[in-house]
Amino acid sequence: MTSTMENTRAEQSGATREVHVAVIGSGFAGLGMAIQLRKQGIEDFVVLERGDDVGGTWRDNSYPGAACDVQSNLYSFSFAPNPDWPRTYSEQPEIFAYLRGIADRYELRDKHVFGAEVTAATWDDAARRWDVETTAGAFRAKVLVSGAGALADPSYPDIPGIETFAGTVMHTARWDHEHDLAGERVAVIGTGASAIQVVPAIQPRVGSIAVYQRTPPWVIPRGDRPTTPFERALYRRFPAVQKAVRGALYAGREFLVLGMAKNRRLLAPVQKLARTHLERQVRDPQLRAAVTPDYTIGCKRILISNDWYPAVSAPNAEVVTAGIAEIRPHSVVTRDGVERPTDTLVLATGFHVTDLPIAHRITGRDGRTLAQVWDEGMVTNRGSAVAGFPNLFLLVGPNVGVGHTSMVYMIESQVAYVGEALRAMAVEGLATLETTPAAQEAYRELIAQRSAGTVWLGGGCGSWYLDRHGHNTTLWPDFTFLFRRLTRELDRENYTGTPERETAGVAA
Ligand code: N01
Repeated sequence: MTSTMENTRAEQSGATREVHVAVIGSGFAGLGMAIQLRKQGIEDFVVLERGDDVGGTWRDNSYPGAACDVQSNLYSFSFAPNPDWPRTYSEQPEIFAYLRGIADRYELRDKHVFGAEVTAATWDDAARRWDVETTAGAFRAKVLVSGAGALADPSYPDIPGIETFAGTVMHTARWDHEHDLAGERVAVIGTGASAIQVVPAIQPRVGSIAVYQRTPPWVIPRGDRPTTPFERALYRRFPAVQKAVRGALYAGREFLVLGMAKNRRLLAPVQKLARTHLERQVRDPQLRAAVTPDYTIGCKRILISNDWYPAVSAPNAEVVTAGIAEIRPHSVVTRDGVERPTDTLVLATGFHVTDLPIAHRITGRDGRTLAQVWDEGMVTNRGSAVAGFPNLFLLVGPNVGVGHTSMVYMIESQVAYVGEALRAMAVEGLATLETTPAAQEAYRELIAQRSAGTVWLGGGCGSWYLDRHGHNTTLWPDFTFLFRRLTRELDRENYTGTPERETAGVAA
């Protein structure tokens, strides 16, 4: 209510609202940052959210079957456990409800301006402020924190003729719930984490489903089950038990790093598990061959599902490997010349991850955007700060992604780091804090060294983990507890600061 009023006020008056901190986005990252600010006694902040509710990717990805492939006891804030998760791996509605509950519990809704898409954020070096233009008015902030995330903007495939398609087109991240797929001939493009969830969910009710596969994924069984009333009561009565379960899940998942980043041979048992799963669920030799990957497991995200193979083996389903040549108004044509009549196109084609759209909208001290500065590859200090962009902090930015464990763990690490930076600014009376090019270069080197020899670079696949130069600019290439160690305190020596006094002098 208040945020709507704030929106209206800002729009009507055209006035610029001044705040200490502006946070972009209200997914796990933005909400986590807002809670951290509150914890530090910073109340003068605003969360700019382009949607009409909190939740980020968990608000937007509401396609049938959307769920998390990390257990909820781990995929949640450490300081806000939920004893009432209905399943061990939650589905999108529960995670969305959890995040909405977080916003309510920490009384964060009044701090939000909804419908505020950031169109431009420009550093004003004379005033030492960020000028933030949004679709709900203008803001001026001393500090800008982007929690826009990497899985925010859908990537639409550039397939000849796609714009001529006369039926319904839906990206998994922009699902049209009004559209009834019953009895339709559906084409699904992509076989990533989203596709393997949506296909089993819609296959039973569509007329036919053609899954257009470019690269088959490795899939392991999903150990999901409903939680029991006993478990829930236990967690409620003894929170330490849930904490211990969380710890065990965390530790178990970190073992995967040994195979992914240290010694690829250690992935052999995981690959065997996936192969056995495939062979058990797919009997048809032709389909088996089509869905068997030819790269090392872990090179692309390891997917978990018990119903993907049964869904694509169903009589009304087909896995098409020929490659799409063109799309016509009522059909999809593959390179082998086969034309498949199609009513609806489902694009499970992922997101802009290595070419983050928000990077085009943030302009630093020398007038260049983050995207321009990152033209040769995304570089940062600790995934959080960029030279030439004072008082800007990134959450879920470059080299913070993880494929094996919970992103929330990484987000909490980063949020604490940004909190330390803000504390340093307050204690030292700084107008600006900016990381140095040397620190950034050293960090780039560290990421390159740790990425060498990992399965993501050497596993024989292409993936969105790598940028167009073949560099890993998305994943943290080591144990996540090492990232936490690296971000526990502010590496003050890697930053330059301008005291407020000096700023006043400059302005005077
Ligand atoms: O997207 P993706 P996603 N023609 O980029 C194919 C998270 N997530 O939405 O592999 C034909 O992984 C592309 O083919 P290829 C998770 O981090 C998490 O599925 O590039 N095909 C691929 O098969 C995940 O990694 C959960 O050869 C085209 C697919 O589209 C991330 O989101 C659940 C194409 C895209 O796969 C993204 O997953 C869901 C083209 N032009 C998602 N362009 C959890 O459970 C692309 N493809 C937490």
